[in-house]
Amino acid sequence: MQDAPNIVILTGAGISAESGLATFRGPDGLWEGHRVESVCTPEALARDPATVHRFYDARRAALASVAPNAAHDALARLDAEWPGDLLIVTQNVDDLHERAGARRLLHMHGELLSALCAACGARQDWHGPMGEGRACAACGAPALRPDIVFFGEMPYAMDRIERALAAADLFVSIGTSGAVYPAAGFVQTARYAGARTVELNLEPSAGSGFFHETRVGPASEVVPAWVN
Ligand code: BJW
Repeated sequence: MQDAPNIVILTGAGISAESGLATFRGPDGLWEGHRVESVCTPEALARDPATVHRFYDARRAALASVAPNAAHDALARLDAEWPGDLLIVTQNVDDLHERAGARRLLHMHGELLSALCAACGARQDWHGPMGEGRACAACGAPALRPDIVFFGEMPYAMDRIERALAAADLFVSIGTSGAVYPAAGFVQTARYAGARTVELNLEPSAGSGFFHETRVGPASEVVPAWVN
């Protein structure tokens, strides 16, 4: 099928909520107990690395007790079977999409199971606690930090994402509040490029008006229903 529509799928914390991972905003949001600015900026990492490492060490450890849900499974199935171009762009730093089997996947905000060298920029797999002062396998500098895109830092793979959005026939946003840019602007980019835009979320998001269609409900129900 040469003319299968090109699909770009953006996912956010809501797709992992039913797996037991807290979302960021809202009543049970992850940041209820932590001020965003206190853990999620380069300045905070420089000022108080112990707190930032503790926060991400706990989040990394929590991955061991969660599993992909029906929404991750449905997207992995679509990825495996869709004959056209497809790209899943996740804002999530968990590994539930890949554990479900998704392959055409980008982590634009980094990954909990990766470490970034602040000295040379090398990235390496990381599974245990990171703590402070760990040495980089590539350059030896004691400068490893969580491979997480903090506020004010450039998200990963923006060129590739922009190209996919420009060529998209269908853009689908799943489980994201639309509060954080540049991801919050993807719907407009895709729509201006001519894509049909669909939102699947527990509630209409901040950018709901930009979508042609919004389907409201838990991801474990609305995503499999949309894929089928
Ligand atoms: C369900 C559900 C269920 C619940 N089923 N749904 C002023 C204006 C515009 C921009 C800026 C500005 N000032 C600063 C900026 C830029 C800034 C920004 O956007 N700030 C805003 C707060 C205003 N952005 C940046 O700094 C970014 N970098 C950047 O802009 O670089 C410059 C640049 C220029 C040009 C081009 C490109 C770049 C970097 C942003 C980094 C974000 N990092 C974080 C932390 C990651 C690490 C970690 O996990 O700790 O990423 S912030 C946090 O928010 C995390 C998430 O990926 C991100 C988005 O959150 P998400 O996924 O949407 O979660 P929630 O909780 O907000 O929403 C969950 C949704 O699910 C809700 O709608 C629920 O209803 C729903 N839901 N259960 C389905 N069962």
